[in-house]
Amino acid sequence: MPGIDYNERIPNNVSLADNRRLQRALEEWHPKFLEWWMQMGPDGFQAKDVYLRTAVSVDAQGWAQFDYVKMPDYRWGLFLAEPEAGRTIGFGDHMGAPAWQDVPGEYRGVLRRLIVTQGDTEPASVEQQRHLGRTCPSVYDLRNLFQINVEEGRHLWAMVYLLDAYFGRDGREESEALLQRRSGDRDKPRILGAFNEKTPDWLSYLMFTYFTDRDGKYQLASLAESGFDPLSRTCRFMLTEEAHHLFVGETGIGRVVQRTCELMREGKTDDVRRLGGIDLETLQRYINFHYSVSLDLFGSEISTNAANFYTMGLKGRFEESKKRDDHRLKDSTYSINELDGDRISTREAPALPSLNERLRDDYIADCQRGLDRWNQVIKKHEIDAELRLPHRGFHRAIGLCAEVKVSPDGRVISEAEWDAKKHQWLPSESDKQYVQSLMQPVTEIGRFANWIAPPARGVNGRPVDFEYVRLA
Ligand code: BYC
Repeated sequence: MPGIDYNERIPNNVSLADNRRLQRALEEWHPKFLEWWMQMGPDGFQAKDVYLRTAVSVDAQGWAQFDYVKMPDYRWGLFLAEPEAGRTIGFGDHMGAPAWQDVPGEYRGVLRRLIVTQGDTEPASVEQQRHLGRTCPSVYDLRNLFQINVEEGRHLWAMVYLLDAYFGRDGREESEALLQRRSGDRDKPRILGAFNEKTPDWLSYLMFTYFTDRDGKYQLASLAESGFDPLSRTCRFMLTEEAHHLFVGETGIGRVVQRTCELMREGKTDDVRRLGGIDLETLQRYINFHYSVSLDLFGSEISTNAANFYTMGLKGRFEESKKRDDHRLKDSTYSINELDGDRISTREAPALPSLNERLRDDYIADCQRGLDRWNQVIKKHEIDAELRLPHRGFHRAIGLCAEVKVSPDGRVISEAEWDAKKHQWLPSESDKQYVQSLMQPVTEIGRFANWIAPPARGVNGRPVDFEYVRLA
């Protein structure tokens, strides 16, 4: 298994030194990336030593090495999963043909757009999270935030590599544009909705890493099936990094739930705000918000784009290669939602244009697993309450339900009922202010903010009270 060449200015396992043109393009982009990172990356901590992992090899056993690094010195690089000998295209019209090692000319525009959309989310999330360091609930959490930030930066490198290596001048222009759009900017926003929302506090951030990074997992897994082999290999390696981001979300919210339950038990009250905790109702409203904006990221229920991506062999289903069907889907159907007066019912639709909905279904089942675990924590504390995912039609801005108002239990309701109840269902200004009031930095080693429990264990076998960021 070839390791990664760290003697190069840009660490890589793609033999960059043999491709002078590409090397030059990336070396020209590098200072612009660093400029963006200094301007839009973590605010206030660029000169600190952070205990970070860096990829040293792409195999499963030991790709990561941990050490103190200043974030601007992080070795961002180009890492692709190992090629699979004799790989063929696994679905669509070209099924069975050898996987493409170069861009198929007729799909060039579509493929570039997919890569740009994926690439755009990565710097966007760094921008969204850039002020969080100043209000960290612990040094352990601060380190995890920065680990995620540098890896999102690396994911941007991963997409820029594809654009520069395979799309010539247009690709280089897109690489520049990825550094120019800004999350939430009116004039040059990021491409997808959820990446223009604010991440103003740590509860929002943990929700984002649980729900929105999980969209990343499903989209990357679908692109990992791609017949365009460099995209597939790039995404396969990105998925190994993504797992840590999801871990931060799942354990982070789990720790908040844990702390809330402890406070409920100790104070014999549901009103844990009096005790400086985050009540379960507020947690539910944050879940409702982040889940619904993340559902939008899968696109519409019926999408000719999705059908085309599949038929062209560019974007597959989640775990495509494990599925036992014809992998063409021209004659099959899939069950999707439809509006039926004030009810939402289901109907069978052609499978190909329903692929966004199918991926959303996989995602929803995965989201539910975390809720089940958090509900176990609540149950262990003998508290009679449950966190729930709202109905998939709730608070949607894309697709069938974008035009109507749907309650968390799945009823199509009037504007008047929505207006009367939306603050029971979505974070209100006063919820946001309360959560904001909790965001007091805790930087003493081994201490944690009152609203979140410590983690079960530290990073890379280190203790929880390890100096994960040298702040002094
Ligand atoms: N916001 O045909 P439709 C991650 C547009 S997250 C704004 O239903 P399609 C990460 C759509 O572009 C994963 N616009 O959509 C997580 C289309 O426009 P055109 C990111 C939207 O194309 C955390 C029109 O509406 N990766 O990695 O089937 C931290 C009609 O839509 C939205 C990807 O998304 C929206 N939410 O599906 C860091 C994978 N939804 O063509 C990173 C690549 C749709 O009419 N992208 N529109 O101009 C794709 O596969 C597809 O572009 C989408 C949309 C699934 C996003």
